[in-house]
Amino acid sequence: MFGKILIANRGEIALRIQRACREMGIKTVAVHSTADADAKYVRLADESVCIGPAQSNLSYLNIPAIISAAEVTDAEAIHPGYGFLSENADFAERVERSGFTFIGPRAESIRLMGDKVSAKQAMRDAGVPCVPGSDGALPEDPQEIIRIARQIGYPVIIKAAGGGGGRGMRVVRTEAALLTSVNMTKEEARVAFGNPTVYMEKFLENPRHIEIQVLSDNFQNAVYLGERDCSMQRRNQKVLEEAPAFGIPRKLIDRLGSRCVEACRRIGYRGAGTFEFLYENGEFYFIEMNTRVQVEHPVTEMITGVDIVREQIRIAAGERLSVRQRDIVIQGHAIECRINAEDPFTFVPSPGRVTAWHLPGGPGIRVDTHVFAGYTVPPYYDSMIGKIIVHGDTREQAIARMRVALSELAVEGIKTNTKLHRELLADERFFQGGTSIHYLEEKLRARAAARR
Ligand code: MV4
Repeated sequence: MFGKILIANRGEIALRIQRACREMGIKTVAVHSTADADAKYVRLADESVCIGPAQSNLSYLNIPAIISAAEVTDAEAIHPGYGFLSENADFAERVERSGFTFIGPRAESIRLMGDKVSAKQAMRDAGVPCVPGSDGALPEDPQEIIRIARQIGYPVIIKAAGGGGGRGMRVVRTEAALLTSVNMTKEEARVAFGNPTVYMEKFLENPRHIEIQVLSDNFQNAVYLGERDCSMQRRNQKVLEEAPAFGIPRKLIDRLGSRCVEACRRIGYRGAGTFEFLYENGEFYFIEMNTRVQVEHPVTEMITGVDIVREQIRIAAGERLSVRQRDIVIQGHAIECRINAEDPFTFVPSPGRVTAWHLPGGPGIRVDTHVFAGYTVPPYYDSMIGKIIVHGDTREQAIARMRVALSELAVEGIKTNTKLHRELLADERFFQGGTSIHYLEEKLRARAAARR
């Protein structure tokens, strides 16, 4: 096992990774920008290195500074967390070439999944169900493009190979709009991703966003840890996640999970991964794979009892998975609410000094946060400042516990989205379960209209 790990991230996930390391007897190195110098997890780390100014480009995205920090502190491995450099194949490669272990998949797997055309190709070849579409990149010939769209049937969606997470996409509803839309998406993709390649899919009007968590070691062992429902989102930012997904037969999930596990073996995947699917009319359609630990990993940890970050570290150290598929039993229901420093109506970020910070507790409550009373939320980074995760025997119990937890949460000095979460937890359609990816935005539109 590693003796020392450098954590190349900040905020709650830096603390989450640090906790796993400490529990495993691994020393930690925190790297931080000048804006995060006073964070509590930085002081809790065995060592800390300032890697640059507040601006991410010069600190958390500064590859030479991070590798130098690993060198001077004699760390053996680097955990990238989520965001920042976590899905940067060049970073993974440079970490490994410098003699450190990257806690994540091989650079080759990150690259394969980073290109959404090659990712889909690989998954289709491995027997994972995909959205019907152009098999690969769209050709140049306009007549060919028109033919492909006719074959798929309108509406279609044009997506950039270099995109993902909702960036670089355009819905096309008529043949009249097709070629202009393709050309506009190509041009935007060329500018944004340096790659004009686009592909086409059938546009699904009202799907849910369901994802499968996998773990895969270096010995052809792979497991799936059930699914998460991440449909409750606004502008491609998840707001609330839950596991398991309401109303989807376990048999369907098990079949899909087995396909994902088989795909991991096929591509020689290593580490934690998430297969993202759209779910509509009882069918799953693969859209993307994430090659990092995700913000919402705790809901899976709560229903399976598996510590995903610990497994990431064990896998990277060359150990075997500590669980087999038959050991994994889905227990109860978990919900996560992301707490953001933002206005609950306008969603404008609200950085500043937290003057009061009272957290919920009690049975089945987990809070992942680096914030404390007196902490100042810097304005330079993502507005998420913590997550409340609850577990209950049933979805109803989890909802009841989340309602209580949210009623106990008290934050002063900055605005948070707590009020929005309280409204959601009181929402009849949410209570029923199974809402689509459009539900929250529709609800917010109705809410804004009612306030006017
Ligand atoms: C889609 C889709 C409908 N049909 N693909 C957005 C994020 C990116 N991961 C893929 N996305 C979508 N792809 C087809 N063929 C609708 C979305 C989508 C979405 C997906 C998941 C979660 C939230 C979303 C919000 C808007 C659109």
